[in-house]
Amino acid sequence: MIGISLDGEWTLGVLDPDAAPAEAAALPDRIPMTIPGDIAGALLDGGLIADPYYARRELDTLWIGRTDWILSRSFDVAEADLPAEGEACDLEFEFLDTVAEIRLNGRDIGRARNMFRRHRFAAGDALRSGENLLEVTIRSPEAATEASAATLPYPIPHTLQFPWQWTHRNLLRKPACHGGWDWGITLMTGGLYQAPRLLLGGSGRIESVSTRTRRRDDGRIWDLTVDVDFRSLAAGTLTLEYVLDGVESRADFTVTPGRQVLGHRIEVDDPELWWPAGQGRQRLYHLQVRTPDQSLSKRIGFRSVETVVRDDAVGRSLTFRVNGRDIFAKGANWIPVDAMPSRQTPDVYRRLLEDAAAAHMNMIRLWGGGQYEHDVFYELCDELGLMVWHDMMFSCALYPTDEDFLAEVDAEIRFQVMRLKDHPSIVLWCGNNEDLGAINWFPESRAEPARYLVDYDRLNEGVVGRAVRELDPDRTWWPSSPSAGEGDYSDCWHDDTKGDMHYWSVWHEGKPFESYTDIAPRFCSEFGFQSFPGLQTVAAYVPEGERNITAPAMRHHQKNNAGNTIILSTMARYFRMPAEFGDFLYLSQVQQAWAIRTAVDYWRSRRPVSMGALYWQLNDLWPVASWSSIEYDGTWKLLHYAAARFYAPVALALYRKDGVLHVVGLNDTAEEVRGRLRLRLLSFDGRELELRVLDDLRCPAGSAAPFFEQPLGDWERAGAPRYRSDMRPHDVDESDVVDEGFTDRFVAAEWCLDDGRTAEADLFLTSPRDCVLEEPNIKLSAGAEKGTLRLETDVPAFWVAPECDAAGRFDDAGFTLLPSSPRELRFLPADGAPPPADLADRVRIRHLRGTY
Ligand code: BMA
Repeated sequence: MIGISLDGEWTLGVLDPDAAPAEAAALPDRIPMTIPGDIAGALLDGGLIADPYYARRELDTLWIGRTDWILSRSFDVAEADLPAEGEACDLEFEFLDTVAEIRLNGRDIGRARNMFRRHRFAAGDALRSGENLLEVTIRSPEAATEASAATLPYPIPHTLQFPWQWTHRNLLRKPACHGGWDWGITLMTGGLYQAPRLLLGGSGRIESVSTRTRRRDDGRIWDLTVDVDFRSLAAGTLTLEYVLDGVESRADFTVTPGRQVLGHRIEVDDPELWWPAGQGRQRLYHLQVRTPDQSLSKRIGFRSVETVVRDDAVGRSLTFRVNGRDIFAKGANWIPVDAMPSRQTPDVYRRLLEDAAAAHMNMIRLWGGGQYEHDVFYELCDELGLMVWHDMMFSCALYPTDEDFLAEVDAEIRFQVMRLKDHPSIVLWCGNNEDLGAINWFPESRAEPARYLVDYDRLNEGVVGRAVRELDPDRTWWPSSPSAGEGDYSDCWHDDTKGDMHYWSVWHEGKPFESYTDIAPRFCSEFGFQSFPGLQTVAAYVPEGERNITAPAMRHHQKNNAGNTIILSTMARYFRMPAEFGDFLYLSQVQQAWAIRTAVDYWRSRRPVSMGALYWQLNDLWPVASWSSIEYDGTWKLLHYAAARFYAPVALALYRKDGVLHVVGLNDTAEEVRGRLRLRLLSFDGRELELRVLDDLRCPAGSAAPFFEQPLGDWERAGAPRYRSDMRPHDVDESDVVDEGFTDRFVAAEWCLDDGRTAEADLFLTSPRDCVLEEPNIKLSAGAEKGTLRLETDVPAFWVAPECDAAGRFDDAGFTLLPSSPRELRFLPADGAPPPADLADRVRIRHLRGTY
């Protein structure tokens, strides 16, 4: 078989300028377009639209989604390569976005309306030797869904709460977030995000290769079964060769015309296991399957994964058990990496996933409003030990259940499960994001819940779940997020006793940060708090005259209607108000990190009741105010630095609850750790008011160990107006009551492990806005090595964040700097460039202040 990639230079044009929006009609006839690529990307590259990510330019590109486009290219096929009589000839498309007609040399060879499927169109009759012309018409997705909506027998609602959006997005199998989200631009682009391939000749095709690994009872030998789905054009004998890490085997099969699954078993003696990050190595084995004229390769891992969903004293657990070890899942939610698919390059995936691993994450939730990802995503997750919670692409909506739609979904799920199931990183298939709960969101479905619940079940259990169970019986099918597993249809948003929970009461409902410690979710798969990007990112999209939170460009880059108000009111609730724009952005990141740290510290300390925390969200797909911990351009927000601390395998959690200070040791590793705890009560001017030393504290493997508890009243400032221990700060929020006993002091803890490692943490005992912070004098100097910076302070400094105008970042930020412990930071230049020579002169430090 010959495979010809049709990547490279194509031509983009408007299908019918007379019927197109005025902006489209004015475009040149032939616009160069690189495939893989997208229409908006091509227009931008050609200077035909302004950057939609800048200021409010999004609004100038909304017509793209209302236009019909035509993409074309010619290619040559040599006479000798034309398929012989009886041989196959297919044109294969993946990531074809979305409503398309495909013509080869003027003949229609196929149609598509689902970006999430693979399409293979028979092209033999249309192909000729010499020059061939391939044309792909991409129809306006908005027009397509308006037409579908007009034929619906009853309304099928979806979330419509974003400032600009694509209505009826739920009627088409295209990434829902292309049409806007509460962190996303509406950029209704289309295109070919993977190059089409022409597959010529051969007596058949491998449709898929699927493996299964099973450990035998003796524990040493694993059986690897390899099932090859083969489409044969003729009857005969077929020899398949298998190469597993250099070890060859072969098997002969009798094949008949049509599709058949050819199974083969390979015995593997004591393979090295694949482990999630932080638990062991990620050994991957290379498997190749060959027919006489085709070969297919993949990397597989040997590991067992069990989702422990058991009724227990609390409710119902959700714990991932890998190779017999219970793993606390730590991570974040993933959205597509760029709203312009042509910018979804392997480098971006690598950077983001390496950054996730660097923050000690071991799980990523691939969220259902985006896309089944490119191969590179799963390959990197396999390599980095990032377990994947995989939603199917349904989110925040109800969906149609007519025959055509269900058939599309069935083909999609079958394709995706077979495509992805051999990745050891994927640990669970989840039906959708929030669709069960969504039945309660819309007036139509509230009025007639039975109809919509039947539809929900028809799609989710009847098609999606059914295909998953059939094709991948070794993985858990989780019907929805949030849910409590199979057969549960209750409200899991607000229930911390069972299944996975989306806890949004702090952000969306305005509860105080402390309320994170009121619950112990079995597994929190979403919780988040927004912040603004840093000054450099904001400066790239906001014109100079608009660098103010309430200016139009800033408001435009906030897609959650109440977002800026929540950020502001939270600041008023906990902090002193900054005066300058840069401090405002900085403080928004402090409060975001503060919120999420509060949640994770407490939930990790509740292990094994709580066994997972995935915050919303890891990344951004354009520059915007959002819940992300990494900005669009890759800059780490303070949350990401904080995550590297609060997700560390060995860490200390400090929290106050019901008037008591708790210190808990956290150990996610497979070995017990021991060490000495130094707990200090310090005044904000750096004096030690109390010291407790606890020796030989042990924290067994995979556990949380309570180290210390102390009624806070004992550590109050003598003579301060008494804090009423029955009244927690949030109960008196916005009142004049100040928790006077703690406004001059905080707790700093240090756990020095016997193996030389240290875990540190500190805690304010009352709201930072009430604290009397001393203004530190932070001295900067060049560190011992090139590219390092030394920081010293005279009084404690909090959330210390160095900013440098050179491209790159420091290896830490958002830390506490104590007078007794100077810090040395390393500058990590972008793209491996040398660090600037004059580092100390180019850095500005921000930190928490009493006045700004
Ligand atoms: C969740 C997600 C997203 C959304 C986020 C923030 O519920 O599933 O739909 O972006 O909340 O509101």
